[in-house]
Amino acid sequence: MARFDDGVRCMLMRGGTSKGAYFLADDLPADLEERDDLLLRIMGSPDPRQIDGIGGAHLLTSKVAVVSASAGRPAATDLDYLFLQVDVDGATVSTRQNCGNLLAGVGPFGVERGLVRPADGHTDVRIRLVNTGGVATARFGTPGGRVEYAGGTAISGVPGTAAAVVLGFEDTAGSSTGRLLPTGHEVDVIDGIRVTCVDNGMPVVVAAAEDLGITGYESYEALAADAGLLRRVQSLRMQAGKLMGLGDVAAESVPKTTLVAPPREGGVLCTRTFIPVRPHTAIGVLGAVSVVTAALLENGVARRYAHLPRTGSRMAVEHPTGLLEVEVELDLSTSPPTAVRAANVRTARKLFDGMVFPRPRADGGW
Ligand code: NQM
Repeated sequence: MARFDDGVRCMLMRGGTSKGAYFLADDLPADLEERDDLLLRIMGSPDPRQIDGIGGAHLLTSKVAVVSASAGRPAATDLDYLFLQVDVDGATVSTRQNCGNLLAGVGPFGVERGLVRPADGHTDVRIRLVNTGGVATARFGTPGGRVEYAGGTAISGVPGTAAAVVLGFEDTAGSSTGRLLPTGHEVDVIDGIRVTCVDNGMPVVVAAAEDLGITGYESYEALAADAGLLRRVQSLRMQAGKLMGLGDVAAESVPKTTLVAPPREGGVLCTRTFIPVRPHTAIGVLGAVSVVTAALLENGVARRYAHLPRTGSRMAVEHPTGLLEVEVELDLSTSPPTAVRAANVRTARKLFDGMVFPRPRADGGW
């Protein structure tokens, strides 16, 4: 077993509204069990406070990006990005989902580590989403060949402004389940509640907030304190997971659940999202793409609450800390509908670069 008493090279970055540890694949053990054990010890899991690691005691700040140069010459993509969700309370590391937020830092990290040659002005990086097989393009400023982090773009949930990272997505449909409508229906009924199960980059169970006895405008804190609601969300997603072909999802990070209500701030929908049971302070990027997709389905649960734009594909999703704007294009003339494209603007920032020292293993080794 490899020793890590001299530390592991790591860059901490904020990607969108999440925060994570970015590694070159070559800096981590090739053996997956050894890699996951190391990452748990680096993040400080399992422990609700992650006090002995660099995790931030929430799933949104206990994330890892593993990046390498894409294989093949010329390769269809520049970088491979594997997203790992490191649990906080449990000792699991999951590869089952994408993260569109951490994705925002992948292109800049690739330039910082010399995997991508930056242009003078801006750089386009094509990134393979290893978890699900999709492709994303990231465009960000690189004046003079250096990544630009400062800028004038604000995103809800992050104080101040930073440089924009423009993300475009291809092949998002059926990311984890193989199908845009994983159950084959626009509506299913679970526990007597009508739900729309959709997977356009992220598997999500969409239900009306009022059907679960809430308004859909509650604060993060109020949702987190509502044990009865969280139990019902877990029951919904457990059964939906089976219908979506994901099997037993009790210990999995997907599917997410999003409860929707009519918008109040000019968006298409108001949302409260659970990842998978803990409330989200905002909403994930691909989560939002999937929820907007659900809203576009004529017979889906979200449609009657949605205020869709008359023209164009830009739509803002309301969430507990503001709005997240996505572009989603579907071809509704096919049956089932086909995902055409999706896009989003994020920001990212390098926080520190150096060596991280894992908690020693229980047997005293590193
Ligand atoms: O949906 C949280 C986040 C995410 C994932 C989650 C994400 C996405 O807010 O693309 O970004 O759903 O676990 O970072």
